[in-house]
Amino acid sequence: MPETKFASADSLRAAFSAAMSDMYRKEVPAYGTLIRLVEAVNAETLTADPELARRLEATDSLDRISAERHGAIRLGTADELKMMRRVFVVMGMYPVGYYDLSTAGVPVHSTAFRPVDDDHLKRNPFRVFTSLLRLELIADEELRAEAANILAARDIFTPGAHALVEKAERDGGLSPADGERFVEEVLETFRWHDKAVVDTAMYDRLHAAHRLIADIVSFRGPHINHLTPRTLDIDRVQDRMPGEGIAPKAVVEGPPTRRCPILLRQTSFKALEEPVAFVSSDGNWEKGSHTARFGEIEQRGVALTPKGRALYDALLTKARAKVRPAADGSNAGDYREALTEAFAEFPDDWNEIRRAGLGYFAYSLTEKGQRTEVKNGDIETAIEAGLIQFDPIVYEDFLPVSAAGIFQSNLGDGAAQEFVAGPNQRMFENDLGAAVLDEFAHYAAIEAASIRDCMRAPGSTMAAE
Ligand code: OOG
Ligand code: NI
Repeated sequence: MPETKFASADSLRAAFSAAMSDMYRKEVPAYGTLIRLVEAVNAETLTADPELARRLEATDSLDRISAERHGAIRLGTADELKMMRRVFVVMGMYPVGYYDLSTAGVPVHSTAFRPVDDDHLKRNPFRVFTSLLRLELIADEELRAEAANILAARDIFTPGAHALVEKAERDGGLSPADGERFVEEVLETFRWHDKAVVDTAMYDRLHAAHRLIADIVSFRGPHINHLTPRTLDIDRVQDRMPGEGIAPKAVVEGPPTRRCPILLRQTSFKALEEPVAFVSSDGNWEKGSHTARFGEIEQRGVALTPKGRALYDALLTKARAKVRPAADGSNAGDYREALTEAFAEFPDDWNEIRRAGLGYFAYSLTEKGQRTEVKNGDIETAIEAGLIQFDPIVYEDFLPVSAAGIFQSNLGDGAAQEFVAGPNQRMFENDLGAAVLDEFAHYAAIEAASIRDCMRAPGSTMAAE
């Protein structure tokens, strides 16, 4: 029999993301409500701004503008993380960035599995923010050992998922039919289980150590805890959530509203309390509840250089020192004001951001630039002469302070806790079985390649800066 052509990693990722979306809408009806709100606001925004609609039509796929951009899971062991990496590779998703959440009171460290190159991101941008529990941060040694035992007893992947990952690795891909099965099998890992693997007493002990530990250890698998569509107007969706009967978290994470968006802004509706059942010694299930799942939205801006990021971090710290956002939203207005005030220092003009070396940009020849021979000019002269144009490179990664804010607001108010351990990227990469890609180096390389392309253009004799 002739060998079937392999399904592309992009098509598997697209199928997986669509299957996750369907499953999550069924599992969490409030998420369906959020999606409908996002679609309505995106449609209104495009109607009100035909220029934006035209630009998006040229660069993005307008019909998928409100589709999910990311989801998140929390894993319990190094083995789970290693296997998850192999699963994601089949779908063209690679670990990018290292995020230490321990300093923000969350006992995990994380990466994001995502398509890396622009053409793959364009075909389907879905990524999964993946956290690994740091059991070593549990102070109670006995509880730590018990939690490790519970985790060691589970396999979060189906036998079919194991077999198909091995097949993909062996053959270098999966046939379309195997690809379909692969998506179905992998979906099982992300499914919600309303029956815990622990009894109420154990759940309570884990919960008392940290709510996140209870979420990770108590169940058969790492249920997807949120999905995140893209919105064109995050402030408007935030304002309209209550009217749709969903409770937004207190504040939008990230930079304030600006003319030139930077990095990433995110908000979510608060995690829901859901009925679950705990193991009981008499063989019956004991009724209880668990709070973990929510829905999120995101809006992205330009990727910042290390210099830009340092300025961003400093201004955010300044704003938060002035007003620390309360979980109940009581000082949300003050926080917004403090943020806007602090960020007045961050240039809000693309060319200023670029000239100050704060953001990454992709350079290309204008129409005139393609026709003209430029002799020994530098980039700045060529830009001034209208021969070269520049576009912001979109930030495709995450922000630790924002992520911690998302975690915290979905863990309840009392969850903040101090951990002494700092970042440990080496341990994370060891557990992952691979190095994570450095996101700054990646954006810098995209920028550098765009400059090289301008230089290589026929007729161009420009010198690099
Ligand atoms: C992940 C929270 C982080 C984001 O968008 O920053 C995140 C989690 O709650 O597991 O998804
Ligand atoms: Ni998220």
